[in-house]
Amino acid sequence: MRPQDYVFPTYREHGVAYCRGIDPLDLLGLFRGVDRGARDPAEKNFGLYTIVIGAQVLHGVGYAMGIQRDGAVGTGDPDRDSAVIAHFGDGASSQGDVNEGFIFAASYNAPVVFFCQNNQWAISEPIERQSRIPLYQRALGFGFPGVRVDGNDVLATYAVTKAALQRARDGQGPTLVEAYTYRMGAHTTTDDPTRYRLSDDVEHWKLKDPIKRLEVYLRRNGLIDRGVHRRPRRRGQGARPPPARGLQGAAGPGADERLRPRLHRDDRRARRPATAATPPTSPRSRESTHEQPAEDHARQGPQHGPAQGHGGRPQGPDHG
Ligand SMILES: Cc1ncc(C[n+]2csc(CCOP(=O)(O)OP(=O)(O)O)c2C)c(N)n1
Ligand SMILES: [Mg+2]
Repeated sequence: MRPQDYVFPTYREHGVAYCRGIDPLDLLGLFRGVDRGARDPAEKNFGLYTIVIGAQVLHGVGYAMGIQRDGAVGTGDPDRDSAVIAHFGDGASSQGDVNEGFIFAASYNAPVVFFCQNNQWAISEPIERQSRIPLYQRALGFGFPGVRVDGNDVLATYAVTKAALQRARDGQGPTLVEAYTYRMGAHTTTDDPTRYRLSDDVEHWKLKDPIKRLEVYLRRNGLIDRGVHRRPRRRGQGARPPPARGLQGAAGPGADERLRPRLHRDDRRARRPATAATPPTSPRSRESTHEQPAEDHARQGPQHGPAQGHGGRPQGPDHG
């Protein structure tokens, strides 16, 4: 990406944030509930993490239409031509906001890349229930190209995204990139994926670990050796304390007073040795987990939707 490009992330773009020079503490503050996103998005052209599924796609398309009107597209000047990238998940692709964004972008040939991280799950909802066709094929119906890339292949994902961004900067309009991957962990600390998916699938995807694959590629091609791989990590560890430590006890200026007692209680718990920690068992104890804000599908109502998905997977009891 170029400095003048603009990112509209959902809540999983930590790698993109890192590449844009965002301080990890700025991101963790939001997850910890000690600030509500007080960072200035214009400093690094990186929008605020958006928990409202798909909303940032509309913001991204609006911004893209704006820079188009500013004449910052298709001039041939690499320092002026700009593009927008809007990130979202497979589940978000079912949202009205995302589909409205697609239509506006197509109608106005907006300089935007739609980057869908298809990790095959929207909490407990499998992709098979969200779409009858591969997601990238939906782009055709809106009138712009769609491409599926192996999302666990770092270099392929980079190449495809780079080309789509250049296409946008050149004034050739939107592209949908579907990065096909898998959500290895639980959706949140309140989620238990063993209730709705097979451990076999998880084991299968473990073998496709993107970091391991890149490491093997670099080593096979003589681009790194074991020592080179470890050195930056050691340097990084010495540079400053791990980010989470800096947040313990922090109550940012914007923090809601009602949250503070809970945060401090949680901090005391976090400082206890790991062996003393007990997993949350009741809805009350769940309240004190803060890994991801605003999400608690465990509180949701009865099952809805077709009883049997066509993908042959076990169906979960709750659907976010
Ligand atoms: C508008 C809206 N509806 C519902 C939710 C609850 N919710 C949070 S995450 C999520 C699933 C999102 O799935 P996906 O888009 O695939 O993203 P992933 O977490 O898998 O990356 C849902 C339904 C929400 N945050 N916003
Ligand atoms: Mg998903």
